Amino acid sequence: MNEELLKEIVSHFAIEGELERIETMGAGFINDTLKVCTKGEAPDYIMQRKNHSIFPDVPAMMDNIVAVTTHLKAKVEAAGGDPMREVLTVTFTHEGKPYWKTETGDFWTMCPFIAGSVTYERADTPALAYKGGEGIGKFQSQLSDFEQPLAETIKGFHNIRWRFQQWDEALKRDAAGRVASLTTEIGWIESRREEMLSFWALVENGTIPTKVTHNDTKISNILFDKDGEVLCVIDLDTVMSSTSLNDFGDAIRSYTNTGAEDDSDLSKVSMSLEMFKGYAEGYLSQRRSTLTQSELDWLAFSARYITYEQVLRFLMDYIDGDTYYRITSPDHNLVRTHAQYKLLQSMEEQYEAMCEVVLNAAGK
Ligand code: GN1
Ligand code: MG
Repeated sequence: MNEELLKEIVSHFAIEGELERIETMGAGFINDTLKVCTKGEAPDYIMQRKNHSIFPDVPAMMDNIVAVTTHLKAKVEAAGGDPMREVLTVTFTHEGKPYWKTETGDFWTMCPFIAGSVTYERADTPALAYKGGEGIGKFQSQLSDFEQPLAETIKGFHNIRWRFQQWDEALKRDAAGRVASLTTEIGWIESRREEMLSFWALVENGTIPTKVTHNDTKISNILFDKDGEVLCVIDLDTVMSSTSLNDFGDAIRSYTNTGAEDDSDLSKVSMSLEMFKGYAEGYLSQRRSTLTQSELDWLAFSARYITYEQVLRFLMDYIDGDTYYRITSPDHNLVRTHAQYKLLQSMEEQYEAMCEVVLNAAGK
């Protein structure tokens, strides 16, 4: 991207210090992320171009993020913590907006970089998984009395009924002409359709409650400090109403994977029950007294649900001709599909043991 243009965008934000340089950064699949380095003691910043074909209403999304971070900061302050390190901070423009819209219609946002923070792609120790679970548990607790309605930033994000509607249309369209070669993979999705819909029906009929949740709790969206404590939950683009089970399930998808999300060596991919136990114990240390029985009953299943949904989303993007996720090779979405399916199978094989872990950690 043009350096001068980027500098011009930075100039619209009320940052501290003087701009030194702009670096590319981050491995997100959706937005473009840059690091804005400042001279001297002033904080550095993270600048993002939000993907407005995926997030159709960026101003509404930023309103969500401002409302949620304001709420979280009050909680952290009340508990004697440091709101600048424990909660993401939105940097406003000189006109007081939480984004800058360019003439070409791009939306840019900024937040201070939290010095000394570390990110991971998977948990290497149960202790780190425990801390991650504890962090998301606290995040959910801090938001449990958040009442303001939030905009739905992506329609039906974790709603499998809606995903099936998109899926059926994608199969019919066959935009990239790939459907005929994917009989096996499509079978993986279809054979579990009813099972997944019957779980979602419990959310739809209120058996499983709906709350303000993060919805993208993969481990790389959590900042840890150098001692492995959770500092701050980032990537708040999808904070909106859903079931809190999705935050658990999506975290398990990354914390417990012994391989990479897009591992081409499937022998490396499996779910580590040890990491599952660590995460579940950390999460339930914060949430066991507030979760309903129905939430506890379906907690372990949520990992299968979200991993299944991820298989569907990667495969659907491959079928669509790779229009959603950033790819680095022509078959990247298919490789991701296979790797996530392997993880799903590993969860299915260990499901009884996962339920047992939840039961013990919940103290029931
Ligand atoms: C995307 O934004 P990022 O890279 O943290 C995606 C998630 C997927 C994830 C898979 C808005 O997350 O839902 O689980 O990739 N985010 C969106 O790694 O679709
Ligand atoms: Mg994201």
